[in-house]
Amino acid sequence: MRRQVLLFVLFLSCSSVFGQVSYSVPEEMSTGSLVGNIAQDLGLDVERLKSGNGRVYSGDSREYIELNAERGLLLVRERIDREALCPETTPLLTAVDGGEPHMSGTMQILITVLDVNDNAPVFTQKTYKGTVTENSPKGTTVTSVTATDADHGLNSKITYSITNTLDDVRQIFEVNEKNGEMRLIGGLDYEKKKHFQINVRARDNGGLTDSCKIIVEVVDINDNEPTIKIMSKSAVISESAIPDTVVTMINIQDPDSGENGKVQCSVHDHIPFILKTTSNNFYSLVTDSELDRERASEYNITVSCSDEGVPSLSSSVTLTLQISDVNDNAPVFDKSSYEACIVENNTPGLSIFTVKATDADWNQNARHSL
Ligand SMILES: [Ca+2]
Ligand SMILES: [Ca+2]
Ligand SMILES: [Ca+2]
Ligand SMILES: [Ca+2]
Repeated sequence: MRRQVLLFVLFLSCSSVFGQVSYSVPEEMSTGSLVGNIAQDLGLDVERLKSGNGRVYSGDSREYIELNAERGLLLVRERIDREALCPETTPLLTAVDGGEPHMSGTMQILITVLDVNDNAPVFTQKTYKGTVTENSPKGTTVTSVTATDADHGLNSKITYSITNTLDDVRQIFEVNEKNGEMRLIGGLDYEKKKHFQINVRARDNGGLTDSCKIIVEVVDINDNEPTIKIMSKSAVISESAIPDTVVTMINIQDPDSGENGKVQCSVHDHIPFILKTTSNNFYSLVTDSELDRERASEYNITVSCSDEGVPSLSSSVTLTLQISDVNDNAPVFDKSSYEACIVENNTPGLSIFTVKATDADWNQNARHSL
């Protein structure tokens, strides 16, 4: 009986190597799945394959495919993972029989392993960080996320989306569904919210997903001027008030952070009042020296407050303070002595002469009697 040596050279390949016969097999098929009817496709007699004791070898790689000589079929022998196969070197499978005389034939059989969606997208980082200045214009890029997918074609096509359900994220941030770029679509106010956590999902066309989070830090800018709140205020103060008498208490607020929210207040010089810091953010306006209504009966005191941001923002408030009188001045006659001549037998009540005195005090304090 004539014996044959059949040599099968099977390339498991993702590339388009030319073969005399080719098959396609999806990856991850169960063992024993049909790859192709090689006897039929090559016009080989099954009996001759069988009597020739045809077998399949792989070269130096794993035996993914086997020859069922009984039926002339190529079957899956081992799990084939397309992503593990590529870009490895192509496995070589050989089928021989040990016949005499030594006849041989070589077949190249190209087996294309078809992709199935067996890999989910994977983000390059589980957590991304982004910083963005408050009041940045819409369209500003915050950061970008990237996921990769080991599959092929649509099985590796990724769509990005935000999965937060609350409006505070969805109304401010938007992710480009194709390239993962995170951009602003709303306003950021450091004084309202300093951090955001955005949850992003990557989904391939087959519905497999991965998720990551982005921690966005909002950077403060100096966009608030100090506010001056008058806690208590005297509209009038006695000229006899001793130094260090509290006239007004004020509270300062600046919601910015750091230097942007650090505030210094002052009043102008050459008035008998100074500002004293009592505790954090509180100031008191106190008398600094003795008052004299007769010198100044009213003061307009401007309190100016500036933060230490660059550029600095400031605000001011003007307080009007009346000085009330005390009787601290004696009347003063316009002459030190008066002389008058009067005739005798005059009518009682007749004016003899007039004396004149002045008093620097006010109202009751300036009325005199002899
Ligand atoms: Ca995939
Ligand atoms: Ca795959
Ligand atoms: Ca400020
Ligand atoms: Ca601010």
